[in-house]
Amino acid sequence: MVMKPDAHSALIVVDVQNGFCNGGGLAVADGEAVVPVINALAAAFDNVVLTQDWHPAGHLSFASSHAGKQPFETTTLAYGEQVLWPDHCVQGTQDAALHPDLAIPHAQLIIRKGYHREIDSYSAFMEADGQTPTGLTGYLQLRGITGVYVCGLATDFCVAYTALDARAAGFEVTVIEDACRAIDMNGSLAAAWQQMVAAGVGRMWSVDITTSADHLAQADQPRSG
Ligand code: VGL
Ligand code: ZN
Repeated sequence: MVMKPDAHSALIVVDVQNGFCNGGGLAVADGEAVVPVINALAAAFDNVVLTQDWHPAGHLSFASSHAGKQPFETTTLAYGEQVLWPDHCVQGTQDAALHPDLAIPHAQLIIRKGYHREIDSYSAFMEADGQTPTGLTGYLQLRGITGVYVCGLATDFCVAYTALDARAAGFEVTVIEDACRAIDMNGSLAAAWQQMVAAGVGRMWSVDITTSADHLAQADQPRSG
Protein backbone atom coordinates (compact mmCIF):
# COMPACT_ATOMS: atom_id res chain seq x y z
CA MET A 1 0.00 0.00 0.00
CA VAL A 2 1.25 3.44 -0.87
CA MET A 3 0.69 6.55 1.20
CA LYS A 4 1.30 10.27 1.11
CA PRO A 5 1.52 12.13 4.44
CA ASP A 6 -1.44 14.47 4.82
CA ALA A 7 -1.65 18.00 6.23
CA HIS A 8 -2.15 16.57 9.74
CA SER A 9 1.13 14.66 9.66
CA ALA A 10 4.57 15.91 10.63
CA LEU A 11 8.05 14.50 10.14
CA ILE A 12 10.31 14.85 13.18
CA VAL A 13 13.98 14.75 12.17
CA VAL A 14 15.92 13.89 15.33
CA ASP A 15 19.45 15.13 15.99
CA VAL A 16 20.99 14.94 12.50
CA GLN A 17 23.96 16.86 13.82
CA ASN A 18 27.70 16.71 13.22
CA GLY A 19 28.15 15.33 16.74
CA PHE A 20 26.39 12.09 15.81
CA CYS A 21 28.09 11.69 12.44
CA ASN A 22 31.57 10.63 11.35
CA GLY A 23 34.14 12.63 13.35
CA GLY A 24 31.60 13.89 15.88
CA GLY A 25 31.76 13.78 19.67
CA LEU A 26 29.31 10.86 19.86
CA ALA A 27 29.59 9.44 16.35
CA VAL A 28 26.94 6.85 15.45
CA ALA A 29 28.19 4.19 13.03
CA ASP A 30 27.14 5.22 9.51
CA GLY A 31 25.14 8.12 10.97
CA GLU A 32 25.69 10.42 8.00
CA ALA A 33 24.06 7.82 5.73
CA VAL A 34 20.63 9.02 6.87
CA VAL A 35 21.13 12.49 5.39
CA PRO A 36 20.19 11.80 1.73
CA VAL A 37 17.39 9.45 2.83
CA ILE A 38 15.92 12.13 5.10
CA ASN A 39 16.30 14.88 2.51
CA ALA A 40 14.18 12.84 0.07
CA LEU A 41 11.71 11.82 2.77
CA ALA A 42 11.20 15.35 4.05
CA ALA A 43 10.17 16.53 0.58
CA ALA A 44 6.99 14.44 0.92
CA PHE A 45 5.91 16.25 4.12
CA ASP A 46 4.15 19.60 4.45
CA ASN A 47 5.20 19.75 8.10
CA VAL A 48 8.72 19.12 9.34
CA VAL A 49 10.26 19.67 12.77
CA LEU A 50 14.00 19.33 13.37
CA THR A 51 15.58 18.64 16.75
CA GLN A 52 19.01 19.54 18.05
CA ASP A 53 20.73 18.01 21.06
CA TRP A 54 21.95 21.21 22.73
CA HIS A 55 23.99 20.78 25.90
CA PRO A 56 25.77 23.40 27.98
CA ALA A 57 29.47 22.66 28.59
CA GLY A 58 29.79 20.49 31.70
CA HIS A 59 26.42 18.81 31.16
CA LEU A 60 25.77 16.07 33.72
CA SER A 61 25.27 13.49 30.94
CA PHE A 62 28.96 13.89 30.05
CA ALA A 63 31.36 11.37 31.62
CA SER A 64 33.86 14.24 31.87
CA SER A 65 31.57 15.86 34.49
CA HIS A 66 32.04 12.87 36.84
CA ALA A 67 35.44 12.16 38.36
CA GLY A 68 36.63 8.63 37.59
CA LYS A 69 33.86 7.85 35.10
CA GLN A 70 34.38 6.75 31.50
CA PRO A 71 32.02 7.25 28.57
CA PHE A 72 29.32 4.56 28.23
CA GLU A 73 29.39 3.78 31.98
CA THR A 74 26.30 4.69 33.96
CA THR A 75 25.66 6.75 37.06
CA THR A 76 22.68 7.77 39.14
CA LEU A 77 21.32 11.28 38.78
CA ALA A 78 18.39 12.89 40.64
CA TYR A 79 15.88 11.25 38.26
CA GLY A 80 17.51 7.82 38.06
CA GLU A 81 20.05 5.95 35.97
CA GLN A 82 21.95 7.93 33.35
CA VAL A 83 24.31 6.65 30.68
CA LEU A 84 27.43 8.83 30.60
CA TRP A 85 28.44 10.01 27.15
CA PRO A 86 31.51 11.54 25.59
CA ASP A 87 31.19 15.33 25.40
CA HIS A 88 28.91 16.08 22.44
CA CYS A 89 26.68 18.75 20.94
CA VAL A 90 27.80 21.62 23.16
CA GLN A 91 25.73 24.72 22.46
CA GLY A 92 27.07 26.86 19.64
CA THR A 93 29.83 24.47 18.53
CA GLN A 94 30.26 22.83 15.12
CA ASP A 95 29.56 19.51 16.86
CA ALA A 96 26.06 20.77 17.68
CA ALA A 97 25.38 22.16 14.19
CA LEU A 98 23.01 20.33 11.88
CA HIS A 99 24.80 18.18 9.29
CA PRO A 100 25.81 20.54 6.48
CA ASP A 101 24.18 18.34 3.81
CA LEU A 102 20.81 18.24 5.53
CA ALA A 103 18.62 20.13 3.08
CA ILE A 104 15.14 20.77 4.45
CA PRO A 105 14.51 24.47 3.85
CA HIS A 106 10.76 24.04 4.50
CA ALA A 107 11.29 22.77 8.08
CA GLN A 108 9.15 24.95 10.32
CA LEU A 109 10.56 24.46 13.81
CA ILE A 110 13.90 23.55 15.32
CA ILE A 111 13.46 22.31 18.86
CA ARG A 112 16.51 22.19 21.10
CA LYS A 113 16.75 19.85 24.05
CA GLY A 114 19.15 18.83 26.80
CA TYR A 115 19.90 22.45 27.74
CA HIS A 116 19.33 22.04 31.49
CA ARG A 117 22.73 21.16 32.96
CA GLU A 118 21.33 18.59 35.40
CA ILE A 119 18.78 16.93 33.09
CA ASP A 120 19.36 14.94 29.91
CA SER A 121 16.69 14.85 27.22
CA TYR A 122 16.71 12.05 24.67
CA SER A 123 13.09 12.80 23.86
CA ALA A 124 11.98 15.82 21.83
CA PHE A 125 8.86 15.95 24.03
CA MET A 126 9.94 15.40 27.65
CA GLU A 127 13.21 15.74 29.53
CA ALA A 128 14.69 12.73 31.33
CA ASP A 129 13.21 13.73 34.69
CA GLY A 130 9.85 12.75 33.19
CA GLN A 131 8.23 16.02 34.19
CA THR A 132 9.81 18.86 32.21
CA PRO A 133 8.08 19.20 28.83
CA THR A 134 9.89 20.78 25.88
CA GLY A 135 6.65 22.29 24.55
CA LEU A 136 6.58 20.18 21.37
CA THR A 137 3.29 18.47 22.30
CA GLY A 138 1.51 21.82 22.53
CA TYR A 139 3.08 23.08 19.32
CA LEU A 140 1.98 20.04 17.32
CA GLN A 141 -1.50 19.96 18.87
CA LEU A 142 -2.09 23.66 18.21
CA ARG A 143 -1.13 23.08 14.58
CA GLY A 144 -3.64 20.25 14.24
CA ILE A 145 -1.01 17.53 13.83
CA THR A 146 -2.31 14.06 14.71
CA GLY A 147 0.34 11.79 13.20
CA VAL A 148 4.08 11.98 13.54
CA TYR A 149 6.82 10.19 11.60
CA VAL A 150 10.17 9.97 13.34
CA CYS A 151 13.64 9.54 11.83
CA GLY A 152 17.25 10.47 12.59
CA LEU A 153 19.86 9.66 15.22
CA ALA A 154 20.07 7.58 17.23
CA THR A 155 17.37 4.91 16.78
CA ASP A 156 17.79 3.42 20.25
CA PHE A 157 18.03 6.70 22.18
CA CYS A 158 16.65 9.98 20.92
CA VAL A 159 14.51 8.48 18.13
CA ALA A 160 13.00 5.80 20.40
CA TYR A 161 12.33 8.13 23.34
CA THR A 162 10.78 10.67 20.98
CA ALA A 163 8.55 8.01 19.40
CA LEU A 164 7.48 6.62 22.78
CA ASP A 165 6.66 10.05 24.19
CA ALA A 166 4.75 10.95 21.04
CA ARG A 167 2.61 7.85 21.59
CA ALA A 168 2.14 8.78 25.26
CA ALA A 169 0.94 12.22 24.12
CA GLY A 170 -1.67 10.56 21.90
CA PHE A 171 -0.16 10.93 18.43
CA GLU A 172 -0.14 8.19 15.83
CA VAL A 173 3.55 7.36 15.45
CA THR A 174 5.64 5.71 12.75
CA VAL A 175 9.42 5.31 12.74
CA ILE A 176 11.10 5.30 9.32
CA GLU A 177 13.60 2.51 9.81
CA ASP A 178 16.09 3.17 7.03
CA ALA A 179 16.19 6.88 7.93
CA CYS A 180 17.70 6.05 11.35
CA ARG A 181 20.98 4.66 12.68
CA ALA A 182 21.63 3.25 16.16
CA ILE A 183 24.26 3.44 18.89
CA ASP A 184 23.35 -0.16 19.90
CA MET A 185 25.13 -0.70 23.22
CA ASN A 186 24.26 -3.69 25.44
CA GLY A 187 21.26 -4.69 23.33
CA SER A 188 19.77 -1.21 23.39
CA LEU A 189 18.53 -1.36 19.79
CA ALA A 190 16.53 -4.58 20.21
CA ALA A 191 15.14 -3.32 23.52
CA ALA A 192 14.10 -0.02 21.95
CA TRP A 193 12.24 -1.74 19.10
CA GLN A 194 10.53 -4.07 21.57
CA GLN A 195 9.30 -1.10 23.60
CA MET A 196 8.24 0.87 20.55
CA VAL A 197 6.28 -2.00 19.02
CA ALA A 198 4.62 -2.74 22.37
CA ALA A 199 3.58 0.92 22.60
CA GLY A 200 1.95 0.79 19.16
CA VAL A 201 4.64 2.59 17.17
CA GLY A 202 4.47 1.64 13.50
CA ARG A 203 7.50 0.86 11.32
CA MET A 204 7.91 1.88 7.70
CA TRP A 205 10.67 2.22 5.14
CA SER A 206 11.25 5.51 3.38
CA VAL A 207 10.41 4.02 -0.03
CA ASP A 208 6.85 3.46 1.21
CA ILE A 209 6.50 7.21 1.45
CA THR A 210 8.83 8.68 -1.14
CA THR A 211 7.81 6.41 -4.01
CA SER A 212 4.14 6.91 -3.21
CA ALA A 213 4.59 10.68 -3.09
CA ASP A 214 6.29 10.52 -6.49
CA HIS A 215 3.46 8.43 -7.92
CA LEU A 216 0.84 10.82 -6.55
CA ALA A 217 2.75 13.82 -7.80
CA GLN A 218 2.89 12.25 -11.26
CA ALA A 219 -0.79 11.30 -11.13
CA ASP A 220 -1.59 14.93 -10.33
CA GLN A 221 0.17 16.19 -13.46
CA PRO A 222 -2.10 17.05 -16.39
CA ARG A 223 -1.50 14.65 -19.26
CA SER A 224 0.37 16.12 -22.16
CA GLY A 225 -0.59 15.50 -25.80
C1 VGL B 1 21.61 11.02 21.89
C2 VGL B 1 22.86 10.10 23.57
C3 VGL B 1 23.09 11.34 24.11
C4 VGL B 1 20.81 10.80 20.64
C5 VGL B 1 21.81 12.28 22.42
O1 VGL B 1 20.63 11.76 19.85
O2 VGL B 1 20.34 9.66 20.42
N1 VGL B 1 22.13 9.94 22.47
N2 VGL B 1 22.55 12.42 23.53
ZN1 ZN C 1 23.06 14.33 24.28
